[in-house]
Amino acid sequence: MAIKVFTLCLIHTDTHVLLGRKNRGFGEGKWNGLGGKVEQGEGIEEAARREVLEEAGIQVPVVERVGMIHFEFTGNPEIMEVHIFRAKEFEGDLSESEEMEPKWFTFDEIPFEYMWQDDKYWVPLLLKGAKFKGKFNFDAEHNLLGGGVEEVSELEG
Ligand code: 6OG
Repeated sequence: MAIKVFTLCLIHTDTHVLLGRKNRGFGEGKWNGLGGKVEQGEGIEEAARREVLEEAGIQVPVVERVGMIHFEFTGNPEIMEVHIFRAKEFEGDLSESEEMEPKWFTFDEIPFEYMWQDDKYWVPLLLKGAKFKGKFNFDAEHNLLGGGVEEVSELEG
């Protein structure tokens, strides 16, 4: 099966996490971290930084890769491999882009009901500082069918 590689970055402080509401495209209307496709010839970390800058207008000097999740959708032969990053610092002024409306949420206000259904399984792991790996299956209408994540001590690769 072909694999398509994506990044997803969650910027957070000790109390708040930055999410963006996707205005168009895949996952439209959902709150999510910032990210997108890794371009040809681009490093994964480099792609994570570029997407944060493009979507929210801020620089993240330090990103840490903390998770890797494979997503499969019924009827789609491509596996989406999403590399998940955390960043605790950023530089610049937050700005809304055509694609994303960014907003800070306190940890207990994270709008899981308006996010991808897998997020409630791994966002808490990220916020507590853990690393994780997982796999989820969705149907063609983007409903979660199954899967899960597990904590790992190190992410290989
Ligand atoms: P663009 O199409 O904007 O990249 N993504 C997912 N994120 C979560 N939390 N759950 C999923 O469950 C996801 N599937 C994809 C990866 C899409 C962005 O959406 C993320 C990218 O950051 C299915 O280029």
